[in-house]
Amino acid sequence: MNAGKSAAGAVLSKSATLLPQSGNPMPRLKKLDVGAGRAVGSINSEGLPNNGIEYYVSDEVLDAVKATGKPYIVSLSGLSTADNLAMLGKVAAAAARKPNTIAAVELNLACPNIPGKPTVALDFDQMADVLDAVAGHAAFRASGLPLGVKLAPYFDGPHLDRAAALINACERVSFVVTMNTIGNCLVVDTATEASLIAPKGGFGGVGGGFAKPIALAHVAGLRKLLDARVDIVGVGGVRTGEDAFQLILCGATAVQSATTHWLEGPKCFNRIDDELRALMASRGYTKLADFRGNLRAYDKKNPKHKGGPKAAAAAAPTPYAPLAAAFALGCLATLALGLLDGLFSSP
Ligand code: RRO
Repeated sequence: MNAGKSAAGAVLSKSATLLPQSGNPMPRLKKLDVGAGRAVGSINSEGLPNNGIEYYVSDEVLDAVKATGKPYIVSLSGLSTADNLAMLGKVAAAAARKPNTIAAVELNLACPNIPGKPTVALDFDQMADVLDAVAGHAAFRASGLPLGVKLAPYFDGPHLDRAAALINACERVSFVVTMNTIGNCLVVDTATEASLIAPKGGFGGVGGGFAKPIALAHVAGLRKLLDARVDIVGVGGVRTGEDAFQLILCGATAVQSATTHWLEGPKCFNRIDDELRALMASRGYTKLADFRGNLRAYDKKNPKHKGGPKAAAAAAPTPYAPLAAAFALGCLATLALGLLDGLFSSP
């Protein structure tokens, strides 16, 4: 719950399954360094270790998060559609039992690390079925809680088109989180001549700096493809305020950081927040809306390519909404930073 005391703007649970599970064998999470700390990343095959949905919507957790004053997002990653529906029922019941404690649900359709389970967000027929089933969940609909979907990385334009079309067709979805780790990666340790992590023959999801160019492309690409009603939470390589700035420039409403939180702890949110504010001030921006989604095409005549800061925005300054961050309860998980500007207003 330490993130609750940081500059994090929200608290995000570890993706929950219906029942508690301990995850894959250790070691299952390692730091990756390339070149003097310029690209810091991670590989993991945690296999969804978590305390089970009952814990994440228990009075104890709901009260504890409420005491932080931050919005609470419950992340779900059921091992089947039936499990996801059962968990949505439990979230809806908790929201009814304790109003104003759960701000939103993130449905994680992209965990790459469950042995024998394909990544739902990479199987578009399965993803369509899951979204249909979730949209038809009466109790969850009645809860009015915003629903987000965490997507996988896509490496072919038509795949991104297809994912966006499925999201646009599902009116219940009000935000997407892009993207999960790059699945099916292998890191080899020369000294031991073995894989760096144990599960799944060493295959796992890579995140951190290695993921950033891919995440930027996903945010920029999806911002063009998704209906305006769908917000985008950018995730992948957010280590500095500049990383957050770039994702927001590509169209993110909020950003998440997982590897950096794992390496630095919740104080990273204060540092990233400070760095982002300083960068914004240096460029004359007073609020995120001043630059969100304003990524320019490369143009050699653009004076910005010579490094000139933009003049202060002509608009009257408005208070800069504090960046939000989210924290995983129980286990290492995806963390969110920067849940902004009504992301969790009613769908
Ligand atoms: O627990 C994991 O192995 C895990 C999850 Br749920 C996820 O969404 N992404 C990831 O890289 N690992």
